Amino acid sequence: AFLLYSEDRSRPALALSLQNSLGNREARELVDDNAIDPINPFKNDDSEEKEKAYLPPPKKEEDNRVLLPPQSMAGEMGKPVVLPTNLSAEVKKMVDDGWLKNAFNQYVSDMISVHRSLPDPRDEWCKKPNRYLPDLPATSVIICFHNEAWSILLRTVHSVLDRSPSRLITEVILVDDFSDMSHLKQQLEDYWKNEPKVKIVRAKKREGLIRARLLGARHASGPVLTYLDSHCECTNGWLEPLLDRIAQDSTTVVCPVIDVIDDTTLEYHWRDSSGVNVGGFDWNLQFNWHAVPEREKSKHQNSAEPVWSPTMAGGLFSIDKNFFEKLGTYDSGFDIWGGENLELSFKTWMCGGTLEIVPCSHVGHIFRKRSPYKWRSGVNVLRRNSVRLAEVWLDEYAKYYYQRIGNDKGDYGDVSGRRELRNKLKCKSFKWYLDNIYPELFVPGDAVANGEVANGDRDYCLDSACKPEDMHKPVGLWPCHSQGGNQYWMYSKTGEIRRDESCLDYSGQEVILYPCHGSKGNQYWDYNQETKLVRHGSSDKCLAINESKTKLVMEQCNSELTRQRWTLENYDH
Ligand code: UD2
Ligand code: MN
Repeated sequence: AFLLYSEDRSRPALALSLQNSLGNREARELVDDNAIDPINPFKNDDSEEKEKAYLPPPKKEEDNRVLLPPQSMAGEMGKPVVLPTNLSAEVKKMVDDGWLKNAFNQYVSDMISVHRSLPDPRDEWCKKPNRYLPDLPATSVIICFHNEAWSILLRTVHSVLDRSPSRLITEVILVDDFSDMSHLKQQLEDYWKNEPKVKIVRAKKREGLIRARLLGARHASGPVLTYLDSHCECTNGWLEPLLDRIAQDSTTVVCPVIDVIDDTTLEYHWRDSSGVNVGGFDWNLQFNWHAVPEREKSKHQNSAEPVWSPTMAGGLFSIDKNFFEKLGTYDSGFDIWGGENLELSFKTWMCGGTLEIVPCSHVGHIFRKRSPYKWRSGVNVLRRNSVRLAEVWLDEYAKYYYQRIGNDKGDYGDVSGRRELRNKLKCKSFKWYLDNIYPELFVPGDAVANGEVANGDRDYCLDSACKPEDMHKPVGLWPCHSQGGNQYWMYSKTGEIRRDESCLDYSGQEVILYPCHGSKGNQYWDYNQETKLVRHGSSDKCLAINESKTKLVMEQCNSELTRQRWTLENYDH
């Protein structure tokens, strides 16, 4: 990372950002026009809105700064933009406001051209002449947004228009999911009024991203639909390799490699094809990433070839429009956010399609640490979506998800129409999917016990969220609550106490969580149902809790001690 601006230069950068937001052509005109004050390009513009949103503090006497020339613009080639630490109070406030509204560094995004250049992350294999079919189908690109930042939304759209052959883009449909930010109203229409490919569709009420995507699809006239989030950047040659797979087989659903655009510096991070991941999920029905499994790698000569993926992340993919319709699009009963990616993934595989990650296609995305927008109050939206998903697609495996949510399904509405769809399409079983498409997934049914791991008289239970940040840290204890969640564990046939990919591990210090390695050793626990002792393999000590019931300890085994006795729920040996 390098420092682009010293403090006193950040003001012209702001002015520049305004011009960037206007697009390169207009920006150059502004730069060339001496009549326009580079510090205050809106001096002659009476819009108060813009004044408030963008204007830096008034110019001081001694101020003789100049605009940076276009070739040194911030963030070009995907480079990071690092703000100085000694920002003035005014600028700091703007930076903070940007974070608050968007959950990423909007101020920095505003400094960067909406046409910025990016590195070309493609393997040579991708660029070989005649790599792709000559007559590719065109696509409608659908971008849904709810209260997206101005510069980031424009950069998403420009990256599509700038880096795709025009004949392959039928249109770019912007679906406004009932935003209330003022820049997304008339200002957005004005901005695109001379670009016939860009269409703006507005939802009449807040629909959530799933129904917003369906609204976009109804307005689409291209034979292929391509969905993107509203904070993405497409790289060179991103589109052809996706469309090529669909042209070869219209039941193939394809995803680009999703590169990370840093939420703080907007740096574009990418890895070559050897670092490609595929999608999976856990029994909490959360999506996760995995290295390409060996069984898949061995099918390919070059790591840039498309790979099968059990699931998709959800936001970025292309699909043949007719195939999407045949699959019954999305369950429109899904609200706001979540679960739709697994629904489409399961359905694609179980109902005759193929889901692939295409390493020749790279699109960047800003991953945010929190959701900046409002969800619905009073409803657990994600759980409701996931229960609908489980009810329709998971067959006898649905129970493993329900165990994780304390068997509290809540009101999930009517799913009979979706079940009918599955029958009509004669889709394969979820067991078939797990056996053939995702054999790596640990199935709780293969465990000898599942549920809580309770100490003594069932007052304290093992308790951890098993998030990545919990790895290598001590396993927690908490009063037993019978609601699954952080107290749901599995005791595997091979002696692991685990949840998803996290295992209880002891190497002489504390009992910690560690990624499961499958080779016993420090992750081997031997449970004796009679004595109720949990004996650790390599140390021959027993799992216990300390006197004050605050943490796990390992002790010389002694079944007389209540604190060493454990009950594993649903133990069945
Ligand atoms: C990921 C996906 C996202 C979606 C989600 C699960 C990627 C990179 N992103 O979460 O596309 O599949 O998982 O549902 O794979 N939006 C609306 N209306 C709403 C809420 C969101 O239009 O009510 C828009 C939002 O502006 C954004 C898109 O939907 O463009 C996805 O939302 P997100 O970026 O908050 O989701 P993300 O990336 O965390
Ligand atoms: Mn997103």
